[in-house]
Amino acid sequence: MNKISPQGDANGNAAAGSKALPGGEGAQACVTQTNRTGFLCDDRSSCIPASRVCDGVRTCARGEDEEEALCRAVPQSLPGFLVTHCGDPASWIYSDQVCDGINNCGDCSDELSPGTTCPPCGPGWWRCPSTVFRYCSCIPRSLCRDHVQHCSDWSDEYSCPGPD
Ligand SMILES: [Ca+2]
Ligand SMILES: [Ca+2]
Repeated sequence: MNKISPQGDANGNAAAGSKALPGGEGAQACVTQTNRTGFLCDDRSSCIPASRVCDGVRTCARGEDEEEALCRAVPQSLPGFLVTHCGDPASWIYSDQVCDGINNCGDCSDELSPGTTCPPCGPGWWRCPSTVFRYCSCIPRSLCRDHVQHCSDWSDEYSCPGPD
């Protein structure tokens, strides 16, 4: 659990002081320490990553992230700020899974344009066209120089300096 910096939601409503977002059952938008979309627990100080809501584990101290009202018809029962739709509108991911390097949508629309514009690969990642379904245009550097091809141009084995 991370400390929060309270933020407004996508509609520009301030989180601080307001008890409920539209359709939100008291839920609040917040931003985690790693700058990802989060869910503000009832203690109003714990900001948990969006993908910890309705994952079957009580992440907030009092378990409000697993309440039945929130989780009974995911994603419709979730507040909109927790949900991002993929290139295929029938598919969705939690908002903290956008630009995290992992191919959550299955078609990389959460990691690549035109679906999403992500910043360059972060530290710990190597940029290349991935051959592995799990990644899109960045692979973890831990996969560099491991004698297994992970980039279609083989740059993980020949150009990448190695893990970190
Ligand atoms: Ca949880
Ligand atoms: Ca992702």
